[in-house]
This record gives sequence, C-alpha cells and structure tokens, in this order.
Amino acid sequence: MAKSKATSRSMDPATQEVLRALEKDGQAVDLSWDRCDAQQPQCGFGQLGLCCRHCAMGPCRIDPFGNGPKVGICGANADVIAARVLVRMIAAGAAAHSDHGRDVAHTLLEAAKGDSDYKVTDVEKVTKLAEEFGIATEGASPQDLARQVAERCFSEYGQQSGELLFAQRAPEDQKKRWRLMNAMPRGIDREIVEIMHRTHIGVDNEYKNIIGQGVRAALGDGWGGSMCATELSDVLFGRPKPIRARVNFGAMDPESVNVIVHGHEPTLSEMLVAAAQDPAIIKAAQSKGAKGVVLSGICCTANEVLMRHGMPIAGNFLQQELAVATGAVEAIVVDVQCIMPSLPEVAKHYHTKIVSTSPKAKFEGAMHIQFDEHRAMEIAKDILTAAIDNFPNRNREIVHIPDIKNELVAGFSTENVYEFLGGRYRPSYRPLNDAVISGRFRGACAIVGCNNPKMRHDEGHVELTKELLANDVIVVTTGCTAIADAKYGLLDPKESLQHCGHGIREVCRAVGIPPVLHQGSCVDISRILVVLSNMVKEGGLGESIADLPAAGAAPEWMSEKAVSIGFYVAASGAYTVLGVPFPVQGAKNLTEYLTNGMEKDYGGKFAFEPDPVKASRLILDHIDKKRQALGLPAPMYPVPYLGIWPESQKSEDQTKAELEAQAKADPMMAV
Ligand code: BF8
Ligand code: SF4
Repeated sequence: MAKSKATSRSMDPATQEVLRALEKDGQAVDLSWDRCDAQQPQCGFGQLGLCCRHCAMGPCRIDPFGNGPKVGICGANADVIAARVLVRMIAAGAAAHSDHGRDVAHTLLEAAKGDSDYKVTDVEKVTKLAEEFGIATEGASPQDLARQVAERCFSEYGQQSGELLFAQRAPEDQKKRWRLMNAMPRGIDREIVEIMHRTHIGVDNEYKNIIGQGVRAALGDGWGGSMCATELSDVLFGRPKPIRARVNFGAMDPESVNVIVHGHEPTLSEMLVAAAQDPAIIKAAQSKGAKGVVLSGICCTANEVLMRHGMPIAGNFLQQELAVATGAVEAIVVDVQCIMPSLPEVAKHYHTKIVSTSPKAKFEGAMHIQFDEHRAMEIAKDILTAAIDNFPNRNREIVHIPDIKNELVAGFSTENVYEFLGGRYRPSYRPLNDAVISGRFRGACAIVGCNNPKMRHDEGHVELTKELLANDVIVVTTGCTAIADAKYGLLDPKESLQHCGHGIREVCRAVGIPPVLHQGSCVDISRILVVLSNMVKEGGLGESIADLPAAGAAPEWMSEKAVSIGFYVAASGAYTVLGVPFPVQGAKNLTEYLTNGMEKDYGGKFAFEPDPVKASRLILDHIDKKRQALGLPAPMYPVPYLGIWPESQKSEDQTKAELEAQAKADPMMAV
C-alpha cells in the first residue's frame, strides 16, 4: 500500500484521520492537496512576479536570469510588472473586505428602518460611534443613531477627498507618515479604483509610486472597510464577550443533522443560529430520526458566530472539503469568500448539499437559496428544512467523524481586552502597557491568515505561536490562525499555559484569559489596529505603532485579502513576517523596498520566512530592538531565545524565588 500522505499534509490529527480514511477507501475524491500536487512545478514567472497580462500586446514575461527579455513589450520592467500584480491583489483583497463592510452597513440601515428581521442590539456601541462621527446623540433613538451611523459609513465608501473617519483613530505620528507619503485614504472605493487605473498599461510606471497607492487602498481596507464591518457587526449582533466553545470535526454530532456555515458574512448565519433553536425545526429534525440540528462553522463566518454565540467551529480553510468527506454533513451553507469552487464536486460523492446564498457567489452544482434580509428568518428556516430533509439520504456506512475536539475561549474585543488585562477595577490599557514595559510581556504579536496547501496545514500557525508564547510574547489572532491555534489548545486558558513563559503564565493565570486572544474574523484585524493605537495612546511605549515591541505574521497566507491585510498592518507600523513570500522576488528593487526601504516611509516592513522557528526569531529580534530603542529592560524572566539580552538574563533559580515571593505577597499577581 502506498505511504499515507496524511501526516505530511496536515499536523491536525482530525484532518489526518479523514485523509487516511479517504486513502483507505480508495475514494476518488480530489482535494486541494491533490490539485496542488497536480500543479507542480508551478510557473516560476508567476511565483517571482515576472509575468504580465495587463494588455493584449502581452502576455509578457521577464527572464529572471537576465538572459532573455528585461522588459515587457510596453517597456515595463520587472519592478513595475511585479508591483502592478501585487497592488492588484491588494485591490481585490480590499474590495472583498470592504464590500463585506458595505453589506453590513446595508443590513444595519434596513434594521434601523425597522424593515428587516434584524435589530440594533448594541445601543452603547452605536451611541459611541455616533459621537465619534460628530452626530448629535441627545434625544435620538438607537434606530435613528444607527441609521445615521450606517449612512455615514456608506459615505466613507464614496468619499472623493479628505480623510477616512476611522483612520483618525491611528496615532498622530502614524497619520503624519501617511499624509507625508500621500497614503492617507480619501475614500474606500476610490483607492481601489485608482489601483485599477494606475495599473492599466501605460499609467503608473514607477514601482514605489504604485506601491504607495497599494498602501493607500490597503489602509482604506483596514482603517475603513474592515473597520466598518467590525464596528457595525457589533452594533447589529452585539459586541463579543469571552465565550467557551469547541473546535474541530469532533464538534459535529453523528446523531444530528449537521449544518455547516462557511464564508464570511455574519448576517445569515446569525439567523441560522436562531432558527436552529426553533422548536419546530428541532421537531422536524427528530421526525427524520435525528437528535436535533447541530450548527458549526468553517472560516470566518464561523469566527463571527463563535465570537457572539459560542457556535462550534468545524475547521479552517483546508478542512472545508474534508468536512464533506466525513459523510455526516447535510448542508454547507456558503456566502462569500474562501469557498472552494470544488465543493459541489466533492459533494457529488456524498449526500451533502452545498447551498449558496449570495447573488455575488454562485456555484455550478450547488443549490441556490438567495438571502434576503427582509425574509431572513424564513430563509434560514428554509435552508435548515432542506438540510433536515436531506438527513435520510445520509449513507451511515461511510460516516466518519473523527472524535477529536478541543475547548477554547474566544470573544475578545477592543473594549474587553483592556477590561481583562486591566482588571475590573481599573479598566484601561495601563496594566497591559505596564506588563510590556516591565518585561513581563516581552512584546505582542498578531498572528493571522489562511491555510495554504503548499505548507503543512496549521504547522506554521501553531509552531510560531508556541515559540512566541514560550518567549513571553502575547499573541492576538483572527481568522484561520485562530482556528488552527484553538485546535491545539492554545486558546484554552488552562491547556495553553504549558506553552507559555513565566511572564505570560502569571498574567493569564491571574486574569483567567488564554495567552492567545481570539479577536474574530479577518475583518476584525481592525480590532487589533485599535488595540495597538490604544496602547500607544496610553503612553510609555513610544509615539506610534512602529515604536511598539510588536509585530504581525501570516504564516500560511494565500488570499488576496491577506495581501491587503499585510500592507495595512505594515503601513500602520508593524514588522510583518509572511510564511509565503509575495510574488515579487524576481523584482529586485521592489523586494528590497518591501523588506527594507518601506520601514523608513511607513514604520513597518515585510520579511518572508516559511520556517516558523526562524520566523519567531525574526519577530523576537525585532521586538528586542524596539524594547532597546524605548529603553525598556530585558524580559523579566528567562526565555528560551535570548536574542540581544544574554547578559541581563536572571537565572532560573532567581526567577523561581522571585515568583514564589510574589505569589505570597499577591496571589492575584496583579499586573
Ligand atoms: O478572511 S484567514 S482562508 S477564511 S482569507 Fe479565508 Fe484566509 Fe481563512 Fe477569513 Ni481570512
Ligand atoms: Fe506586456 Fe506591458 Fe502589456 Fe504587460 S502591459 S502585457 S508588460 S505590454
């Protein structure tokens, strides 16, 4: 028998188990890993960013070895070609996030008009947003405020000049840089359109200028479209609160109708959660011989509903086809983004119905039940009924749900992060800053992003997270990274502690939070931007995000949205380490700029490093450099990787004695 590929494809035991079961059955299900193998060797020109098909004189390609053409037919050189390709990725990514935000604004507007099944849930938040937008709040009803806030957000999309409102949340120093670089976003849509204009043949032919517009559009995503999506979702569905949940395939139930929500927008899935609790729906499921309906999720729709309702997560991006292959899923309900077109094809081997719901995202072979917020509850029930009716079609002989699941705590928002780290009696960012200043936390890192079949599933996320925790770097996370880390217990307040250094362990133990804070879906990386800005404003850690001992990482990224995220994170001042390089390495000047020169302009820059341990060293070196620049001490406790601090490390014994003394003096170990 051929050697199993399961172990090399994924580090997740549940994923491996389904892969092995498929191999054993000799089932001809084509998976992303198989298709990735079939694509090898992948085009070197594409990987290096050296091909262009922006006009019909082309396609053109540049010889990376200098033996063939050095420019395209129009004369564009490698730097221009690669920069154009890259910023078009930003345009697509920023468009995807921002359009999601626009849809949430639309839903809020309809809710405010009392014209749909949705309502304004978080009155405090909508009032705060109204104040931030300069809207008069006195005497105004929550609906009225919500309407004005939604309309104001809409106008941010179409604004032609000026500066985005949410971008004002950034530290002054960062805003100054953006203005100086002409990178302050004027309007969310405008910057995306301008990328498309500038990358048309014969327009912008200077690579740094092209990247400048990419930065501007990406900032319009992070500090605009994504932030709208996050903030308005909070208004509609409530701010997340720390909540327990389960993750991985074992969260599904072999005796129940399993429905998976997959994609990105929370609107329909919020309704599905409510509909699944309807006694009539449960009764209908029971009438077909099922125990009930179990709703779980994949990708960011899952993260949205997890954050607010503790809905279980079935898996992350690379698990979507395998969820079908458990044979136990009656329906996968999809909306937009990161949904593999292969799903209906995989589903042909099983009874699973793929139900598309967005007019923007249809799939050949899927059942389409179009979402309409005016009839949201009715549609949610229709979908669940279709799934329930499909239950008797399940082939029980092939059902294989790995009995593997983990506990996690999610639900950290910009607001409650400081409540936790600040304690109930002094909710501010001060204690968090003090923990960093004292060296109890060496620094902070945001680890985010996708899975990519070019890399061993989850390994980049999990290994990098573990390395950083061991070195007392607190981690914030979103998206598929959060799901990956959760599967290994890193979001479980107890189980995770074994991976942490002394500093993080004592804080997390005292306040009862995990050392990896799940902040939501990928649009919720906007929460991380606000947390970082608030840390700067709190004082003692420099004048801008670029001064913080902090970094960002996307170990397994694959989507264009991740390119936009990478750019708004780096251009907001954070050192950003990518496990998969941007397709630019054939363009020498551009690569040098992204990995070095752009730091001078924006405060942050990129590094490409697929090895998670090496990536952690880059991040720790960066954090240490920033600590040193701020005049901060060495990490408080011994850490496995010393970086620049070998001289000042205390011995393990010293630390132990100190810890014991401290525990006696203050059992709560106040930060
Ligand atoms: O927006 S991390 S694979 S699911 S793109 Fe997609 Fe990547 Fe997952 Fe969320 Ni984000
Ligand atoms: Fe070739 Fe220039 Fe056309 Fe690109 S824009 S395909 S490099 S001629």
